[in-house]
Amino acid sequence: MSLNLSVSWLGMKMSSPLFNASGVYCRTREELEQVRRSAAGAVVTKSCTLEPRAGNPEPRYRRTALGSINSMGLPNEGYRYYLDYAQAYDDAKPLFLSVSGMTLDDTLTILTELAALKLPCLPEVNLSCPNLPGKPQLGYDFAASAEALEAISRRYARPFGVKLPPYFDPAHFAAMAAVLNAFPLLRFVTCINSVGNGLVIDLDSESAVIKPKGGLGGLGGDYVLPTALANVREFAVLLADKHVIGCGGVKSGAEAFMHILAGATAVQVGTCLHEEGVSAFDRIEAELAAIMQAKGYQRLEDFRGRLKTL
Ligand code: RRO
Repeated sequence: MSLNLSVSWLGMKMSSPLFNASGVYCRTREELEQVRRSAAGAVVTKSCTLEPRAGNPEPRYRRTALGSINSMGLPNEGYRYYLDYAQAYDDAKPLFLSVSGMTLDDTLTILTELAALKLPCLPEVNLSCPNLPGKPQLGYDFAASAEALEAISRRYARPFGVKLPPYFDPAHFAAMAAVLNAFPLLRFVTCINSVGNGLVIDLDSESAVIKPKGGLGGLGGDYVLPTALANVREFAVLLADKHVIGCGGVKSGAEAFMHILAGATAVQVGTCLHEEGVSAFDRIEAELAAIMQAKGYQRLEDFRGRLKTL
């Protein structure tokens, strides 16, 4: 039986549905090139700001038995570095530019330059960084999100996507979906960013395990899989003519399959990629293929969104 794991969406073709979650293997050119040369189906950059940022003090990432906690604080090389990378990029593998201006004006400046360069590179606007001291996540403020999307749609007359924080209540899924559905140029949403402001405590030392924000940080990995799946599922239903990219808790073919079953067009890998390196893409793709084969599915469309409920 011939298996086909390719994905065609928004005029792009990916040979695999898997790629990196923004923030992992994507801060430097060298890391981006590792993802580009791997089995990943696409590449996304680290969220960028106008100016380069060193980020929060270390330690700011810790692996745990159930995943990870991070409070990186948006370390990045500044948007011009990533635009330079995009200008030199010469690969059929789609490239996404994650954008996270410190202000809406900064985000608009970055998007305006991206539009002027006419690069074949889609922006994923980050509405959900949980780790900037004193700065709430935009995605939890529905009115501010609508204002930002209005300004972006006015200034950037091209398709774009957003990275959303996790939501935890049907009323919030519905409210955010109503905001998002008002913007036809918004073509995809990535669900989810890390579950913000968790606290991991080390029993022996009686201490937080990361330094910034008194130990608070975004959770990834096993902790977040059910939350990620719920967000993918709900937005796939509520945003009928947009794409949902799944992100959260993918460490094998099984979780990748679940994300696609919940409705994901493609699937990002974060914590697992950080721990395992880019060989994770080969492994997870092979595991996904084996699951499909065992179930008699030949293409991702055979099961995408076909979650059964009881
Ligand atoms: O850099 C970070 O601290 C960070 C960002 Br911008 C984000 O969107 N999500 C995350 O878990 N960490």
